[in-house]
Amino acid sequence: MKSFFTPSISSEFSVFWHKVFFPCTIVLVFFTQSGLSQTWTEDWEGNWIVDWHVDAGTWQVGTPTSGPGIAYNGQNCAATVLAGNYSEPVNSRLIRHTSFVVPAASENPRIRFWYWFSFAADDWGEVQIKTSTGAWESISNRIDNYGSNAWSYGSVDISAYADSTVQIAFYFYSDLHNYYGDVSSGWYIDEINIVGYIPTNISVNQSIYPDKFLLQQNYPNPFNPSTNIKYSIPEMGFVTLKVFDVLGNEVATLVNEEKPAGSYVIEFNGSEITSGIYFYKLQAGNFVEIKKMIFLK
Ligand SMILES: [Ca+2]
Ligand SMILES: [Ca+2]
Repeated sequence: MKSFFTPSISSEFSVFWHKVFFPCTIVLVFFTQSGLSQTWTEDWEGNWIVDWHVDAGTWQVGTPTSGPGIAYNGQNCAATVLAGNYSEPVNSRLIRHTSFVVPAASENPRIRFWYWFSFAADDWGEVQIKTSTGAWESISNRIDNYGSNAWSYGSVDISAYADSTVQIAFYFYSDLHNYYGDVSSGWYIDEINIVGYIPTNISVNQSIYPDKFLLQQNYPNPFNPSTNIKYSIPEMGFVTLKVFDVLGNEVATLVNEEKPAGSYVIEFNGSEITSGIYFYKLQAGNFVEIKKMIFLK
């Protein structure tokens, strides 16, 4: 199976996406057991055409028949070509046109991906990023120096764009054929993940009682429409967890009952309130703590 990205397909899908989904950008966020949060992932095995296009040149998705000869994982990867030589010259950008919100800087957000490459002289690739109003900017080192000879792991820090809505792209440049040799089999990409590591103790084991009262920062934050609030109590007691607006008006009571010692996660849904800053307050015994959160519609 071999599929081609072309600019004409891309604009169709781009228009489709904007008409149907904007301004309600959907960002899928879930947690893995280790506390890793993942905003999205692409392994090229599914319906990738919904999310990707090319602004020039040609990228393909399928099973490599040259280069590495096999995708990093599964059947498919994306590549400047899947068989034979890439063309020179070319400036080609493989773009994920579906934008996403970069996780908070405290989560150490990264683009992680696997890549294999074999380039001719003076040809290179890099990862790029773009905000809705900005231009494409390089955020990785240039991948050059001819070849990897194996699938390699890439991890690019995107914390400078924390909480911003961005797109990413894989940019490939080749100059004209030159003295040192012909073109080669190109750049292959697989298993892209946008991830963050939450540096708090997210993985809660209910069988181990916490040793202190704790109210954690909600996640995600800012949020729309719902967010999770985690808290711990080291002993049984009456617990209240309430949400207030900036004027001190109570807008929700999330917990108001006796609770055994343990760690808890409460979901707060803001679909009934307006955008703005809110506070949530945990009261348990003599322990009181208040934290701020931001609801952005
Ligand atoms: Ca794959
Ligand atoms: Ca070249």
